[in-house]
Amino acid sequence: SICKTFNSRLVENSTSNPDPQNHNKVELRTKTPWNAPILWEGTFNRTYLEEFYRNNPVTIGLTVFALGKYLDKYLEKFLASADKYFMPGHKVIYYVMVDDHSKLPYIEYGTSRFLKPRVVAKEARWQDVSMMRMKTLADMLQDFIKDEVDYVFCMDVDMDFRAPYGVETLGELVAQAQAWFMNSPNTEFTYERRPESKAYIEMGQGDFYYHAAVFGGTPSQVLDLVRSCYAGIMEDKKNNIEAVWHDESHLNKYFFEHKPTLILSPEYCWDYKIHTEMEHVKLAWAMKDYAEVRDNV
Ligand code: 2GW
Ligand code: MN
Repeated sequence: SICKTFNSRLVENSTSNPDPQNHNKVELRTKTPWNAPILWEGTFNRTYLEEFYRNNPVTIGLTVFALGKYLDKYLEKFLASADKYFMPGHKVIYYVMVDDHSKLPYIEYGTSRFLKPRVVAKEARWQDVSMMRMKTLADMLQDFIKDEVDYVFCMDVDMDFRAPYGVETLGELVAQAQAWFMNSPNTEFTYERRPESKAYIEMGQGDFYYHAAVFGGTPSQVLDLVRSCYAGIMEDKKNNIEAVWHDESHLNKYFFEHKPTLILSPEYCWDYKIHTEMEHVKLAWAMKDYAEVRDNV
């Protein structure tokens, strides 16, 4: 049973019930209106997928930024847990952006795991730290990541892996459903609502509230995404407006206009503050003391 309380509204909204007699089974939305799968445990066959990718090997990139206090606080756990649970058994390249090379954690990586660290300057405002990731990612994808990997994931650092996060998540354009909004009507999504911003989405429109902590896909798709978000961010700066949730607002606009081919359910990015009964959690938000890490505002 996948967290009954949490999914109560999904049951109401569901369009197809494969087994209406079975009331013990919580029904989950497993397809978007444009027929993209919504990935939950039980909706894929890991054995079959592993066999497929054994015969068709892939390299997967994982980008992460850890600047300032986020480097001291989160990077080691993120990388150590990724080494254990992110795409186990497959070739992975970690693209790690730090502002202080001497603080890179010592981690003994597994076989077929490669670290490509890069020093980047830290923006003065935290909103810019977050937003300028789009610019750095666009440059790096264009310059070399696109030639080195078949798929790439871009993630926040303030999270850690808890269970295998595997090849079932690979797709052309992959988006993460933000855990807190999974059961909310789109009128409650915290999209940018001012028409002056490039991130604007009209009230009543929109499919999911997507979480900028995780997005991915093929390098060319992700390159389109980060370029477009960066262009929106810069256009907004020119017009003296900043979207309510920064890069995340622009990401939501992009996915509104370019529908993802695969949606990750909140099992793939869970906040235990919602509740602790959630099963099959593969990646979880770190406990965060905002006052402590955001003193540089
Ligand atoms: C961020 C906020 C306040 C103070 C510092 C920072 C900060 C962020 C930093 O000092 N160093 C740093 O490396 N970062 C990177 O930016 C790091 O990778 C972090 O995970 C990411 C996003 O910041 P974060 O995790 O504090 O933002 P959240 O968890 O509140 O997340 C969502 O909203 C953000 C925009 O406001 C982003 O869209 C993010 O992707 C979302 O998950
Ligand atoms: Mn975060």
